[in-house]
Amino acid sequence: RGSEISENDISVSSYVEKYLEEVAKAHNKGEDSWLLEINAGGLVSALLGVNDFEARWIGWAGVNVPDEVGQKALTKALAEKRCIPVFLDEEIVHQYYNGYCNNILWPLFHYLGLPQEDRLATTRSFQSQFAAYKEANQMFADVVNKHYEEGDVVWCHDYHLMFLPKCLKEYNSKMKVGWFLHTPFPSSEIHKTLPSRSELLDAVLASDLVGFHTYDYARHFVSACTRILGIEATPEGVEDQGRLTRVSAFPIGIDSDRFIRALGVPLVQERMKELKERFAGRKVMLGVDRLDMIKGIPQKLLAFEKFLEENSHWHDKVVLLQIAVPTRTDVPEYQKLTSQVHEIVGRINGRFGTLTAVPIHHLDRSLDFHALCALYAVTDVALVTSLRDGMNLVSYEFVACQDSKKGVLILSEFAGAAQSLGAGAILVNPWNITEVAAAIGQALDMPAEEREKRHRHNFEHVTTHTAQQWAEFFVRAILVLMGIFLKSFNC
Ligand code: ADQ
Repeated sequence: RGSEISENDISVSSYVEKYLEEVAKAHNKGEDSWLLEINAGGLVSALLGVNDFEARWIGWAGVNVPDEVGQKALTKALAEKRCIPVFLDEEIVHQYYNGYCNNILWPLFHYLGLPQEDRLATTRSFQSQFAAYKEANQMFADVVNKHYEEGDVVWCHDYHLMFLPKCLKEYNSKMKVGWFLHTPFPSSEIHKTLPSRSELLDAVLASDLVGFHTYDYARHFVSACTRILGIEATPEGVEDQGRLTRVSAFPIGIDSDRFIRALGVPLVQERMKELKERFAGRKVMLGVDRLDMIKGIPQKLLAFEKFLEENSHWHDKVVLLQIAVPTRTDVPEYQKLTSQVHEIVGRINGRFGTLTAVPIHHLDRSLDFHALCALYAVTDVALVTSLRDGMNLVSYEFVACQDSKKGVLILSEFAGAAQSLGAGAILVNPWNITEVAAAIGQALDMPAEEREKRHRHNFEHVTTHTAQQWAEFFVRAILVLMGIFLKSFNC
């Protein structure tokens, strides 16, 4: 809550970590105890890097808790950590989260359209999914409104909550509301295809401040508003009947210090030693992604296969470690992707493996923070081949862990991060497998001096544009709109 920020406030990350310890213990105590897990994902990683805000976090807990006793127990446990759950039943989750959010908005915002064979079915069920989307957003609004106190700033995150600003303003027009999109906002020509295009834009415009990772996304949003709603663009955002919604870019970052500090932890150093011994004599390439169609994992594997086809002298001298944590496993598209990835990995390992070594190690799971840091630190080349990506924090995390090794980042030009790390990375079009294969060769052969120069550029950026700074800039922009000046803000 902006008006009460003080230096001594508990950080979000520390109470999540503390809570994890407590619930891990409480888990075995009885049926009212809950075990909390942190999901792997960019939004979670970014928010873990935000400290010094006295914030309460309101969100869906990711589980169906139909009974009142269970709901009360979970609410109580979370309340101690200033987290407030919104309970959604199974049908709403199916229609809202798996349906409208992840099967319609997510692919559309990443320029992937709708799954071909499901297109007609999706079109038919569109209305009911959109109704569920609005209903779920209203349920979030009800909970926010219940806990709102005068002077609070409400910061809504992501495409799941585009309707929330409107619902909140209907409750209280004085409430200060910001909305931030973690994905790309597509060209207005793409947004135009959405049957609910106007309603969604109109709902977002109820916010006081709308934020995106890059100026391109902000520009696309403004164009969609002018072309679809016919309202005016101003230098600060968009204006409708005298009411201004400020629109701007707020590029996210990571808590780089947390990664750099971790490299000194004995456990991480031990893991690094093990990995170096395990892959001695081979260059290590790394991919870390949620298993999602936007991450371009099949394209990455095909490019690596092409590289091996054309460079037999590298066959037993390079290994690709692909860590792909499954997400949204209820959505059929994601199940198909998993099978496709397994099939390609199997084929490449069959073609180029030997009795003692395989070219690809693929893991379908999440790694803990320390294991991830050790992997980043021993990697020679990181491969990020997103077909579209709002920002891509994996590229930032890799750079933060590379100050000794100065490895090379191959980065998709379709990730938001290409705009900040483009000067240090090798930028590629992930659809062009020949180009990516050539980039792999260039990265593996890159002279130390060039690696150093490229790394320096990126390291400087990652360590100065942090998650904390991102959050401070965003919240400060809302507070400025409220006319509040805070001494404790030095951003
Ligand atoms: P994501 O699509 O989840 O985020 P990204 O920004 O790369 O993508 O963040 C992924 C996070 O999950 C990283 O912190 C990474 O360490 C972690 N992670 C991924 N795979 C993992 C694994 N196997 N084990 C452990 N951890 C793993 C969304 C948008 C992005 C945007 C972020 C933040 O899609 O474009 O950058 O939000 O706004």
